[in-house]
Amino acid sequence: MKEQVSAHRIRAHFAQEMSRMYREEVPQYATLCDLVAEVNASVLALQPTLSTRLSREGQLERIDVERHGAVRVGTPAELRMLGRLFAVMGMHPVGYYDLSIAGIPVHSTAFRPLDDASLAQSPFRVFASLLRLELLADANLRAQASEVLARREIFNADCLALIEQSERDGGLNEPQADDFVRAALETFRWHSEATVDLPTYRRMRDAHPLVADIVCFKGPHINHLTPRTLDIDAVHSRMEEQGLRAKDSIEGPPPRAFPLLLRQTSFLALDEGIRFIADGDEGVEGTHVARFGEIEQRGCALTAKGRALYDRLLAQARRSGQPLAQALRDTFREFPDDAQTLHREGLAFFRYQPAPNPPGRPPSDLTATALVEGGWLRLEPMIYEDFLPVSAAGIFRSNLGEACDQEFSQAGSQLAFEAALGRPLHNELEIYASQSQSSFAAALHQLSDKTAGSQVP
Ligand code: OOG
Ligand code: NI
Repeated sequence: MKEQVSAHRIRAHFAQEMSRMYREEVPQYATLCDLVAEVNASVLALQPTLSTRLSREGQLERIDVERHGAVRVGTPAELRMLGRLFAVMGMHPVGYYDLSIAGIPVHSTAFRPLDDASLAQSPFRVFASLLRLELLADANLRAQASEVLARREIFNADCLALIEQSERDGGLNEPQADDFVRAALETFRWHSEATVDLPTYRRMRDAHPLVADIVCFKGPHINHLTPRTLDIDAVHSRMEEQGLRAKDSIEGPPPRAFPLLLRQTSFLALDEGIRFIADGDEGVEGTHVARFGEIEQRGCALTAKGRALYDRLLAQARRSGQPLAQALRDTFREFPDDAQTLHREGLAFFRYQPAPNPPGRPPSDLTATALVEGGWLRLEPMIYEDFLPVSAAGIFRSNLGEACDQEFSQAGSQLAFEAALGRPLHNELEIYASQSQSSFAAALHQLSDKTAGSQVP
């Protein structure tokens, strides 16, 4: 048997092929990528220290590769197989996002690598949403949608066989991995023919634009990809000049000295020609709005306490009635904007390093805060690798092509999502907490090696 390739290599290859396919399918996305590369290059030219740090961390050569994409599926069986497909690439479900709070009839997770080493090898993740037909009021429409969904198979036979092979053998060898990437990619390809007639499409779209997008096509086309930018404000403001229609505002926290969580923005989804089923062979022409391009810039992960403060200040800004960017700047004055304060107040997650010149051996009973403030340990922000439901809702909403706000009476249900997926979701806060703790233990260990024999001050 040939040697197996790592899941991270398969993921990197898949992300690269997905990017190539999407640039070809959506030329505006290729334009966005060029703009991102140009802005990244000029930021690096202006900030040599940033450039040196990224290069030291091995991030420079992967600066322009996509950080995430998104897909939407229609049934528990589709979600479950999607989970098995992503597992082949070392991507596991992290976090539960209830979008019904924003009038969007889906709930979601992010399939992503779990640890830093894997993220460093290939940072690609996929935001995956499952349709919640049960939220729709019209029973006939629900029945019709389930029937249409039950008729489709979104994974091809090669893809299914290779998922099973990987599960059986605990991985794939190189030719199998290449076949897998090729076969898996087909699931996410765009189809310009709908599987339903135009009246059915309209009925679905009137129920909710997302229902039409999920139900009326052969498969869950990738609906956007998202590279990382080093200056999201610059890319956002230059989109129009490149002929891209930018969404109104950047989602997430305002610009800060110490960046938090995730900021993201997109160009608006395109109106694309679709052929609908009709009597006679030809079908009829119509259009569908679904696909767009997005960019993101990430900052420090917040603890539950920090996140509660973030949610409160965001809600306050949105309620204020002022233009959002200004309102956010105002309300976020309350959020500490430096590493030491965020650490001391337990608002953010950090990684620890022994300080280059610690003042002797630390007393054994010091807290993390005392060790940082006494000059023994250095803080490094732990980057937020997940998503934000309010931001995701903003991205969904500006890309659905029309007003779609609805009120749903049922709350989110992580249990129902997990039952559909067939496995539990990882909790993102637990991941950050455990990574922070192990980095603290490792830093203490290195510190005691470094200061062995020196005097307690
Ligand atoms: C997903 C929107 C959410 C993000 O970056 O928050 C998302 C979708 O439109 O399917 O990708
Ligand atoms: Ni996105």
